[in-house]
Amino acid sequence: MPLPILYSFRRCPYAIRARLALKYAQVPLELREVVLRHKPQAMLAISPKGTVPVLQLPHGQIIDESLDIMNWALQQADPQGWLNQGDTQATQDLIARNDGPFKALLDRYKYPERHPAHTFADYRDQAITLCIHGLNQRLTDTPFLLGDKPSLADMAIAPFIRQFAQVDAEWFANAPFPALRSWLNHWVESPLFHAVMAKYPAWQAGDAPTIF
Ligand SMILES: N[C@@H](CCC(=O)N[C@@H](CS)C(=O)NCC(=O)O)C(=O)O
Repeated sequence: MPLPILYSFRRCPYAIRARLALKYAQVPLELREVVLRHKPQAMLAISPKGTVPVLQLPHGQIIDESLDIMNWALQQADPQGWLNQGDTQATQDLIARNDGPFKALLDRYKYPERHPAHTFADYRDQAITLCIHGLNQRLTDTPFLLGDKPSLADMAIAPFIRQFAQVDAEWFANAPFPALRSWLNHWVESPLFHAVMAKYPAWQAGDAPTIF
């Protein structure tokens, strides 16, 4: 029985969230680690837009948006009810703010030299006002973003907050967002996160399959 194939890049937050959902749902698959500067032809042939993650299902369906991959995985299995926490609108709003304006500021905060209109600290302040402060407030009220249990929103957003924290780890360690920090630590130290961050060599056509 052929397995689904996931084209992935270890550090990409979109790929991380796709792998989190797929591992959580216990979907066995073949993982193909991609080097973004040398994307495999096999991947570009099925998804010419050239972003990871890309999931190729055995009967040929291609899912090449990370959120769609997460939702597909959760349709296969959702053992702890990630889809049952909070309402759909709140989930969509949180993820839309993360993927849109927050991600744009995160890129500027990470690479301020490419965006000289403002300073590193300005971009960070904007990200705090837009998103970080609100997430910390939610997590002060409840242990996860939408209540007492992890949800799709937690898993979709956490890889981006991890990147935000890593830009200036010393600053983040002392920043006035203790609830956000413990939520992130809880997640980064979890067996699920460790499982999806395993390292694999770059895939080349003809390689023996790497089972994820
Ligand atoms: N909307 C896409 C975005 C995926 C994305 O932008 N991935 C980045 C890596 S983190 C990528 O593949 N960029 C293409 C490149 O760098 O060539 C998704 O959610 O899957």
